[in-house]
Amino acid sequence: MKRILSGMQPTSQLHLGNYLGALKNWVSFQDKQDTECLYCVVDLHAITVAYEPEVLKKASLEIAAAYIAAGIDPKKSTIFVQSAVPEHSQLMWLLGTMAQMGKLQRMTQFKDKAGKNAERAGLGLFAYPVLMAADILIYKATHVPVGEDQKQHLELTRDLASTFNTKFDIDFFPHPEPVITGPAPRVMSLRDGTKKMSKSEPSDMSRINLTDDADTILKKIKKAKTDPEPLPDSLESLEERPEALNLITLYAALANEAKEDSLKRFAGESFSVFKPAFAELVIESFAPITNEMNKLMQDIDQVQKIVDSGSEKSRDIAAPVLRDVHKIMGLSAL
Ligand code: AQP
Repeated sequence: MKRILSGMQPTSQLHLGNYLGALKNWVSFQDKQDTECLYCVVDLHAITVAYEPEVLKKASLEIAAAYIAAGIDPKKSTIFVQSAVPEHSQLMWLLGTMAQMGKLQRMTQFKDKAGKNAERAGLGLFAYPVLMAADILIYKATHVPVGEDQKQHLELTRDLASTFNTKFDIDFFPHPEPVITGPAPRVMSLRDGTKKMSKSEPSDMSRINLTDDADTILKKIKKAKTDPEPLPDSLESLEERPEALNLITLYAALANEAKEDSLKRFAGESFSVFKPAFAELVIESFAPITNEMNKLMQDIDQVQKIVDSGSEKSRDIAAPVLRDVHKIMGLSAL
């Protein structure tokens, strides 16, 4: 039996990168007979950066609503909020005693997020990958579907699983496999084709949010950075044109076709022809999700019930694992 675990932070609205890099793929796992899916809203990660407590709770339910609206079925998958399962942070401390500072210092996400202020960054931001390892290992998850940006963190999780197993001479934690699939595992910013699309990027023009209306989507795409050349007829010719390559990759991913086919369709055309067609495709793809999300947000109690029940189910898996870890490590019985 495979067990899938993945999550998103309620730091802001989900964007096209979160959708194509992760969420869209999550939906495809829940119909597999041999796979159990756990999808979490990782609010404990969201507090490692500046946030408003009164906004966070609603944002967590909004992310849960986005999961459901995008096709995660609470009857098939477990949807829950991380902070409702205290075993995540309890295991994090235990794994933290085995995590090496040198390895954490090499995590690129910490470097990106802390920027020039690394000395002032909080311990939580630094230890983020240890909490992520706990999120996964507390369920003994075997597979973790993520975008390419999370690959390094997954490697650390596997490393911590090995360290634990070796230190206590036991085959206890599995080595979770990253599942980096889909036609757009790394979606780039609309303003800079060399940077990933991100919720925490200050400019909202750099991303397309799941909740953007049609006018906003069209405006953002029209203003997206491109170059003056027309679109070529081969992918090789896009190698030095990161913005153009990103837009074609996104078009193909949403149209469910190969990049080569999308390129053929627009070969020789300028971006003034491509961009409105791309905007129309994004609007069409997002509309059912946004409508469903709006409906769910009108019935927030229902979403709360779904995550409460998911959190209970998750605790039923997590609590015995933590009890076993305590026994193995010689700690008091829970
Ligand atoms: N640009 C991206 N392309 C492909 N996948 C992406 N993901 C995020 N950005 C891209 C995937 O989305 C999932 C959830 O991510 P997260 O909410 O935990 O945070 P993140 O990876 O740090 O994403 P953001 O948008 O950049 O959030 P902030 O700015 O709040 O940190 C993950 O599976 C991730 O791979």
